[in-house]
Amino acid sequence: MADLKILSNAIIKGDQKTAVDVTKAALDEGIEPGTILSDGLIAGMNVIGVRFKANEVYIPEVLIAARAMKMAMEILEPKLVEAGVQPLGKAMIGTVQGDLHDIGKNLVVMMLKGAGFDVVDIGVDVSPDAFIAKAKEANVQVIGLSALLTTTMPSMEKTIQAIKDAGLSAKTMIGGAPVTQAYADKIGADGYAADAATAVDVARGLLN
Ligand code: B1M
Repeated sequence: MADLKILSNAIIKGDQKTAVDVTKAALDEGIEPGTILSDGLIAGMNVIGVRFKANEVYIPEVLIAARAMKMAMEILEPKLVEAGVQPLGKAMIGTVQGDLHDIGKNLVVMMLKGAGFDVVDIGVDVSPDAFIAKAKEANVQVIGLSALLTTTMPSMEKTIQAIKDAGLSAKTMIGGAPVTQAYADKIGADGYAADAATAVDVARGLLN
């Protein structure tokens, strides 16, 4: 019988083959896709998130785990859709205007997906208008902004203000190396996360 503990361990280790094999076997045995997702894939990514926060694993391990999760998700996703499993919430993330750094943003996207969010990644150098247009189009609950340059932090402030002026109900969260909780408070962002694992906790909190 397919063991979801083996699946979560495969995600933690970044073992793509085992992750894919156990996902297929579990589906063949009739285990609910939602159970495979929560008790196998998300359970594994949650462990990676906790270890990443505690500096017990580093960026390469997170990327490898996320890749194994992505491979397994390619098999699971159509079955989840068929089964009507709802995502935890819908989030959108972009790097603000003038800023081309995306490695941290991509990690946040992976961790959010790993936690069960439906995530729209709108890329880098995103203008306030584009943030708003895409948020409306995708009808998201959380809008994430990333910045790595002190010179692009003001783009965050402009974007947050534009989101408010547009009357969007989505909550905002910001992050990136130069950004702080104090800056988030100053510009009126609803949340701040120092790293990708914390971003999951913050996004979950913003849904409530
Ligand atoms: Co750039 N760069 N860079 N760079 N670059 C920095 C950021 C810098 C600190 C290097 C330095 O001088 N020591 C410096 C910024 C100084 C400052 O403003 N304080 C700098 C500079 C100056 C520049 C250029 C201006 C250089 C030049 O051309 N003169 C230029 C700017 C280009 C532009 O954006 N317009 C530039 C260009 C580049 C590259 C293109 C070469 C490349 C980017 C490649 C890419 O992203 N695809 C690059 C890189 C790689 C870096 C460093 C080396 C690494 C950044 C990184 O990816 N870190 C960086 C120096 C450093 O940090 N050591 C540097 C790893 C990543 C996982 O961490 O992005 O912090 P980070 O993400 C974390 C958290 O911050 C958080 O979670 C992530 C995971 O835990 N997080 C969020 C991030 N976004 C979040 C969003 C959230 C929540 C959490 O919610 C929405």
